[in-house]
Amino acid sequence: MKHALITGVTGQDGSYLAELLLEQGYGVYGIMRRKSVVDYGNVEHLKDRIHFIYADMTDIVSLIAAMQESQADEVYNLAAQSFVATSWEQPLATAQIDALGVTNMLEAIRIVKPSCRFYQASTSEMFGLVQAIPQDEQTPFYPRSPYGVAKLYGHWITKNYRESYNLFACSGILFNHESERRGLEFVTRKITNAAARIALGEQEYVELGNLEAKRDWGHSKDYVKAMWLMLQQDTPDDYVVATGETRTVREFAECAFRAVGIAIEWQGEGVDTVGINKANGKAVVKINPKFYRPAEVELLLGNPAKAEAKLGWVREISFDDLVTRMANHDLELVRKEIAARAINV
Ligand code: NAP
Ligand code: G4F
Repeated sequence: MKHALITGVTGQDGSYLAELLLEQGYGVYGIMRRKSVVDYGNVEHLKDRIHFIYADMTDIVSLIAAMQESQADEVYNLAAQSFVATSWEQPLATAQIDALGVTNMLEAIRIVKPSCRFYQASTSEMFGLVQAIPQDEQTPFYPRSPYGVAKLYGHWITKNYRESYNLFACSGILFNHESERRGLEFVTRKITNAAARIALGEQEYVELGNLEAKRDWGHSKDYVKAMWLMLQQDTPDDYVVATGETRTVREFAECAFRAVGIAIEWQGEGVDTVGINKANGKAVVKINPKFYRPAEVELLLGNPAKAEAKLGWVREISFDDLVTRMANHDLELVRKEIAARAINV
């Protein structure tokens, strides 16, 4: 039985990857941070099937111990301070986890089990102020946030350990991927959750920032398959994983509201833009400049040709399906909240 160690197992991608690896028959080990209240996050449903190890990306001693205990054949480094906006508020913590944390993990592998294969969660955020459209493995990087800068370090140190020590180390440059398990602070889930609450009379409107930013959005379940495929190849390499389609935040909002039965029309411009519910004339989307970023990534559009050709990776979940799944999940969640409240009254 192969052993896999997942850092960030409690997160969105960690949970889908753990499901995939368990299906493949792996012994799955997951790194968890100690919290005051035990919280398995997105892997609550798998808690009896994963071997949890308490560790932290900023503590190399804990990562060496995790390698010794798991004797992992494959490490998937998904742990990160992953919210771009927070990286301006916590630039040093972001760098310690997302940049130096990668070196800690690579060193732990080199010391304990150098034959172990390594996946690094790189990101389209490294393209930032994009130098070419679409972006592929040859596109120069220009990060626009402390998060993007930290991830670029993680990307290069992975390549460097591959070249310096002959480690089987790969980076997946993944474009935005979402799901029913996405954190509520990210724009997609913020919108689907708010749309569900508005449709069920629990909220009046949602406040957003830059509606014109464009993203290449896929589903996490498809993207974790690409991570696994990268570590099954004969040679280590880096791959872009994306859909090849891009849409604005405005388009995502229209689609999400439509999915909960609300048709919106837009009025005004810039900070005065308002999304109106056509059925009753009420404002359901407003702009709050506090959600604007100090430096924005305006356009991301990936070219997944290499991953498709060399890994045989295919995306199965379309954009419309992604939005519908998220919206339906949030409608269900809000209905349950309402029902629970009714029982408690
Ligand atoms: P996520 O849901 O935010 O999960 C992040 C995980 O990292 C959580 O399990 C979190 O644990 C853990 N973590 C944070 N700081 C840690 C630390 N100091 N030590 C150990 N664990 C720590 O992120 P995701 O969307 O699944 O993304 C997975 C990875 O892919 C991240 O590295 C992200 O930067 C990268 N990425 C994501 C996307 C995307 O669109 N989703 C695109 C490209 C790259 P807690 O539960 O304790 O907070
Ligand atoms: O959903 P977001 O916060 O994701 P962002 O910044 O693209 O980062 C995500 O994708 C990266 C891959 O490219 C990952 F590496 C990273 O870990 C994360 O998963 O914001 C998307 C866009 C931005 O342009 C933002 O300015 O939506 C815009 N936006 C507009 N209003 C908003 C809001 N973003 C958030 N979070 N909240 C808003 O109200």
